[in-house]
Amino acid sequence: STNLKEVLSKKIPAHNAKIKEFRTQHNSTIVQNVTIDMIYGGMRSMKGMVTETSVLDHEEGIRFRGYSIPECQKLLPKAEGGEQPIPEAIWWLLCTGDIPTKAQADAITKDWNARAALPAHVLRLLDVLPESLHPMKQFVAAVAALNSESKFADAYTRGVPKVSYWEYAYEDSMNLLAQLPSVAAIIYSNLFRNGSVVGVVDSNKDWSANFCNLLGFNDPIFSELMRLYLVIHADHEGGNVSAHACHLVGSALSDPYLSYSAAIAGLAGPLHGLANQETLVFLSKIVADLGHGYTEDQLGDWVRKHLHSGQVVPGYGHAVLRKTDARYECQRQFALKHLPNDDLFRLVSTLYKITPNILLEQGKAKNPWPNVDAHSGVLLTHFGLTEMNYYTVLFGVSRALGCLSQLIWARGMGLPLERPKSHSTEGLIKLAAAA
Ligand code: FAM
Repeated sequence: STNLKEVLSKKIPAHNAKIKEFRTQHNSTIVQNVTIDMIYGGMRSMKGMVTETSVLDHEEGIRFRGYSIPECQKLLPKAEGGEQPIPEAIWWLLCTGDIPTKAQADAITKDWNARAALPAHVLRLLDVLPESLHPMKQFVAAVAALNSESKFADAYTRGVPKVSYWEYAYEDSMNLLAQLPSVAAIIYSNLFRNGSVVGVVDSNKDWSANFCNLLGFNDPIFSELMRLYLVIHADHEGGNVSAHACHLVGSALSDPYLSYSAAIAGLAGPLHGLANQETLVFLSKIVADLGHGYTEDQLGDWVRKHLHSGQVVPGYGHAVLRKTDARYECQRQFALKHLPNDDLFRLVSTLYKITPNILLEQGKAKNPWPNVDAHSGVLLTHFGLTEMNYYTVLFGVSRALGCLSQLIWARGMGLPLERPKSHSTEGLIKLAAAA
């Protein structure tokens, strides 16, 4: 079938039957001991959530429903004449676990194009927000305001049975994904193009090509970059701040708009999604100080000085990964193919050579290797999207694919209100003494 909802309506009960059997056998099986270090350490490596859409291996990087990024690039349907998978295809994969056919991915394109219109109050809201309000905060506000359209909230108020919650989460998610490019493009236009260039959604174009056109970019290679960008940022298992925030808020049966707006609020933090903006600021500072005629030694000294001033090297390190991020690597491949002589790309490549050793020398970061954010800004800048404080909005458009597919499953699986137990330090001291 090319009807995603129909496919899910068969997959969800089958998966629930599997979970029921598993839990009957293993509900009391112990999988981990919790230490005091984990409790104070931001719950790093503490097993505490179930997320079906993707899993992160600390060496190999992300796998979307079991498929690595190179496998997705090979197997998922592409746009006409393109080499990168279309995000519609990763949406299908994240939702179902299956590699879609071209017809299935195209059905998503068609569905999203038909759902893209924004309600008038959101357009008005975006028009009155001040230029001084960062694009991510505008994005949070607009997504929360779209909640007036929520089918989930409406269905809950009507008292529909719990087993059908996922169907309303699905409708809201599909509508929100369809609307996100327009919301993001209006923010871009209002802040950087005097409100002038938001085009209309063309029913013959895919989600990414439409998004580029709405932003005012017509280069087909930029559309390819956008497809790559939107696919690789889609999901990074469940514990990262944005995915976890969406899951947590959704567990209170807040609707997908509110849940996703919480996710973007988390993504706006400098230790999370804002790092792709921060990376470009960092690169720009290097260029301002050293130009493009630096030696590796000069660059190394610059990075050391930056670290000694107490700042982090944005785009390096990760809470889970312990190798170069697969999302960095595929962006590097894209750059080697399309912009091998770009000065900023050369700077990013030279930093890749020297920064891991400098971070190791400093001896603090557990992972000295680059993450996704070390590369993305350079690619966007090359194609003329130079407004770095907008970059995280693109991340936010993409991350919706992961957060919302998982949200549909969370409601389909009937996952309960998330409510971990917290303790005061006094309480932990007592617990530790008794252990
Ligand atoms: N530069 C300098 N110091 C770093 C560092 C970096 N890139 N990465 C880690 N450290 C420091 C870190 O600040 C901490 O120092 P303190 O003990 O003084 O607090 C120490 O090394 C141990 O940190 P960790 O255990 O290795 O990392 P965490 O799991 O606590 O944090 C990150 C992970 C990503 C927040 C951290 O590596 C960082 O701040 N990186 C720079 C910002 C960044 O690139 N964020 C984007 C992450 C990304 F993939 C995403 O979410 N989009």
